[in-house]
Amino acid sequence: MEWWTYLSFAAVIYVATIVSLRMLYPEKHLDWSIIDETQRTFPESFQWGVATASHQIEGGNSNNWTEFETRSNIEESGDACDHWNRWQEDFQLLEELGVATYRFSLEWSRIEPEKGHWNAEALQQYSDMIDDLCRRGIRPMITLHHFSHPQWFEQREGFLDKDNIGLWVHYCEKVFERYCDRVTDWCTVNEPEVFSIMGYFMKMFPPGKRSLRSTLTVMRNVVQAHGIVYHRLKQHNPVCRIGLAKNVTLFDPLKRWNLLHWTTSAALNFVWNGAIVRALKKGTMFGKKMPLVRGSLDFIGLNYYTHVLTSPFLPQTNEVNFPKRSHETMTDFGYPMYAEGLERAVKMLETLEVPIEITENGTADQHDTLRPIHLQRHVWMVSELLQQGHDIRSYYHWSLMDNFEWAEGYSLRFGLYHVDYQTQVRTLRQSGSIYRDIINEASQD
Ligand code: GCO
Repeated sequence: MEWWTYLSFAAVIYVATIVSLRMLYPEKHLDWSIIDETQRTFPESFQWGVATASHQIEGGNSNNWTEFETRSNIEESGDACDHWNRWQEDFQLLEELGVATYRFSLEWSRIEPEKGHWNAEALQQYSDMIDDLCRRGIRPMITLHHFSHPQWFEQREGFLDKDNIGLWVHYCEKVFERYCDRVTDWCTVNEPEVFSIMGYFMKMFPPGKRSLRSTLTVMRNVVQAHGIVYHRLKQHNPVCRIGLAKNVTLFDPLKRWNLLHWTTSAALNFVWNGAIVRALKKGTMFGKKMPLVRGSLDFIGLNYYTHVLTSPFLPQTNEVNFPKRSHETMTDFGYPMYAEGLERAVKMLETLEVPIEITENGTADQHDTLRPIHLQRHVWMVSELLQQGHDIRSYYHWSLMDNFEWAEGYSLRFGLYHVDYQTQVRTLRQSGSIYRDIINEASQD
């Protein structure tokens, strides 16, 4: 055969592959100008909530993050929202919004500041907080690990060393025994993929390393730790509902006719999403068997924010503007608003065959110009998905109030309430009152 025959064959195969990929994996975009986002319905049992995390709001912490903040070039968390002292006032805000449920995390470094030393006061304060939520008729959902842990744990290499898993499991059992009489819903870990990739590959979270090997090891160990904790806690109290919060970021090829872009998005999708979903389904991860992980869920938490358009030339940091489609709107974080993607995220997680709790969704938007529509579109998507029969039980907005956005510090504002960090005054944003109305209207349906 002539060289041009080979070339024609190759061209035909290339085109056929791209056409099939485009058909198999469409990137759905809706014409929002013809959609009325206020047309939505929710079952009576649907739970509305907001989410926070200890290190982002409490202030005055001393943990792996505070150590990282002083050694790297990021803003220090400092007093944050001073929530540790103002929690009652903040719980009043929850009531004002009318939420039925509140997701927050316990700060391990407060509860066990030194290995084996338990801080009775901190344990008591969290207990009082739980009582207060229950008194207000708000269901608490506790996250056991939301990116922060004690410095003594980090010094032993944290989750990089699988022999340390037991230390975290021990802590989890301790707090679970204390609070499980009042708290039914538990998230073991928040976003194992973000925790490992940001900390061990992107250098943006503690410990600020770059090693693919460590990244995969940490991801596997955290997922393994989740599996162990799931079974231990279920033994103590089988009635509790235990899951983890998975960040689903969708990776779409930037140029949909470029096979290299498809290959990159497939690879990233596997490392970020596929590997964890597979581990929870099959009990194996990166070639290692983890039988305890298989099926270790009563629900799956979905944290959904965006899609990332990929090409082989990926930014090495997330402090840049990611590419976006021309009609898309950029959020302050530098990634686009893409409410349509919630559908694919839900479909991906429902293969786990447990109910879905949307444990986080929201946007960084300093002036509250985008958040109102961002919120309405995502809530409308949830309503659509419920009508299609997807088993979604709740929606938690990220976040109750502006707070410490990790490597981005205080520059990004995610709150339904604006926080003035000088005076600690919280002010309801327009989007906050929209959320309050959504909740109110849904409960009257
Ligand atoms: C995460 C965390 C939250 C963030 C939120 C906004 O996804 O990184 O769960 O702690 O603050 O997602 O970026």
